[in-house]
Amino acid sequence: MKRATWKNTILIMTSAVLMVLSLISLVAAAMFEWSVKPVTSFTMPAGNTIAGSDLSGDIPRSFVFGYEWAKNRQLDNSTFLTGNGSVLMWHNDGERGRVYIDFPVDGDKKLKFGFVVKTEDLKLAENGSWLRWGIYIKDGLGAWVDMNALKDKPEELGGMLPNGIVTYTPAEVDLGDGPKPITGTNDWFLVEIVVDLPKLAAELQAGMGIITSVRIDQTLYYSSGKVWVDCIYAVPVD
Ligand SMILES: [Ca+2]
Repeated sequence: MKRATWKNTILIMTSAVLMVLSLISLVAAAMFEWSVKPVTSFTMPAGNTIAGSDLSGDIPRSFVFGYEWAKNRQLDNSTFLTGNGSVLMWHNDGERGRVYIDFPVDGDKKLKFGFVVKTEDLKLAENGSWLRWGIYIKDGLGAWVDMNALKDKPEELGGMLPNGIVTYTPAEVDLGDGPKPITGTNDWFLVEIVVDLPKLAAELQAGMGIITSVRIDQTLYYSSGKVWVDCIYAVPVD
């Protein structure tokens, strides 16, 4: 082989290795990763830290409901993927709903959490909001952490959107037929989010250098329809 060809080969191989390395560091650096996929069954993961969240008993007191869902919600013992129930929430035209759960976390580890969702006759207002899931974090001083600084690092957010003290999932979700806002009737789908808590604490200069609790929130503004949620879990991962 000619000298020049060898040089080219080495150059190509070096750039290939560099590309792979930079891809690996991108993946490893992600502060948020999230995914959505349809499911027909689910098993609660071992080590789940949210008590009662398979809705096999009553709705746990840790579930806080707001707007119309404060009165329009019930344990549904006929529709569920685990235990013997789920929580059903509904509202009418132009109304809003919200539910959230606060829970303590091990800030030294990544946190994987998720839940399953099902909708019926969901109608969104034109140019309005979407069915979205938000994450809030509290630092070692018990303060909500402002996440706006993350707007400079979209490559580490997996498409999620920081907005003050909350980071939301985006409007468009791919349930298998292309990305679009969730509307109408959809059978169960699993939403899973992985948050790198130590990295986030360092990046956002969290008080005492640590994140101590997380709020997961589901919000639906000006719209109508029914939403079920089941199998809410949070598990520390290495
Ligand atoms: Ca259940």
